Amino acid sequence: MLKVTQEYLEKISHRRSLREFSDKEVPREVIENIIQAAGAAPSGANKQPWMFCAVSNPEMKKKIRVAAEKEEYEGYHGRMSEEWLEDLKPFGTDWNKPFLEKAPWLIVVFKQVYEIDEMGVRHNNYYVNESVGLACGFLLHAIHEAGLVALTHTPSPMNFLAKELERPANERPFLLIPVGYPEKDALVPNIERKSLRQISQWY
Ligand code: IYR
Repeated sequence: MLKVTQEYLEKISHRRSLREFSDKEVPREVIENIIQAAGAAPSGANKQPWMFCAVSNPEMKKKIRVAAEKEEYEGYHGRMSEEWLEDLKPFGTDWNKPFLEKAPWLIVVFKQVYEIDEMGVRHNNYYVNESVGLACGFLLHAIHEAGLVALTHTPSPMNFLAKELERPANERPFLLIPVGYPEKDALVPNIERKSLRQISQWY
């Protein structure tokens, strides 16, 4: 057990969010398996209140990029606070999001705030944010295991994703996750993780 958890810690510690993607293709079957792994997450009353939209179509990726950059431009030029912009400086981000076209896949995650059955009857879902957050954790882990990289991108506001992907009224965008291989010589920010002492209290 000790060995297995040490090895797991070592492996998952190397997971990094990445913004510089290669355009190298990733087979659809790999993305299918990754999405099914995400679907194995626990959820409130086992409602599985998630939808994963896998986008590889270049025209759709372009539409998403254009709409995201429009919102992000507004974000970086007035909507985001000075403190927020300062906090983001180490990451060197700006409104340009070329990865939304370059990455071979965009997985757009939606949360289902309620459910409509085949009869058109509305049913409640529970702990939707927690459930979908957990599923995204499983998704990121499966991506890392595949030797691929991802970014948990949150263009803000992101209602345009529901519109572009023609999602039903019970779904709200949750995360936009480009998936692929890293660009050659891709760089990541020099940031550190908190220590065990900083993230745990023992009783
Ligand atoms: N949505 C913007 C800003 C941004 C916000 C946070 I919090 C980040 O961790 C990174 C970026 C963007 O994607 O650039």
